[in-house]
Amino acid sequence: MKLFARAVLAASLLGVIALAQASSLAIVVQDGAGKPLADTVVYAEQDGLVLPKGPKGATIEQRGLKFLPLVTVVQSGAAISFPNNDKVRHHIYSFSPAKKFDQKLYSGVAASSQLFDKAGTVVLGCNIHDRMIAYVKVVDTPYFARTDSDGVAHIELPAGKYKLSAWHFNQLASAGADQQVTVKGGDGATAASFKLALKAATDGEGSGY
Ligand SMILES: [Cu+2]
Repeated sequence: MKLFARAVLAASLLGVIALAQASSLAIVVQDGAGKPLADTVVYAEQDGLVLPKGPKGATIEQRGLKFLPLVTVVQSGAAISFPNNDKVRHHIYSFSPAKKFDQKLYSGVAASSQLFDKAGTVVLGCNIHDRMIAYVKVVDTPYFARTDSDGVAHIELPAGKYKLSAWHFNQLASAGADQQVTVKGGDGATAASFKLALKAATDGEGSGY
């Protein structure tokens, strides 16, 4: 037990050191008109990056005949579970090449989660409720975030050179954006910004399909 406690202490000390060495990247994303763009996925990739094993999973619930959240980002290899918190049953599916699956009519917590092991964009739908839609961005890096309602996201990562990308489910195909950033070590965040042109608004939420 004593040895175990010491190991835990050593591990947490290492954690503190790792945190002290991490740098911060602050990203601001705007739409073509200069308005803050929420729900944009931003991620930093690096050549030769070794992906951590057993990445953190995610949960996309169904509530009020909607998927929550609308946008999820995970590292490749992550599992996502889909609890149904509605009284009605849902039948969710994806036809996206990065992850095809079909979870038959179910209610309550789904029997098994789904593994998202291939980088790409996955669009989720429900066979019963046509308006239900959600997006999963699977990325080959542990360094990612999603912008808040101010269009701002922060990524904690080691100092170095990265390719920084931004993706929004409603962006124009031609708006695909990435840039090289050099993240400085030490205090103070490195800043980056994106402007993404969006498709013309259709009938409100969740266009793109
Ligand atoms: Cu449904």
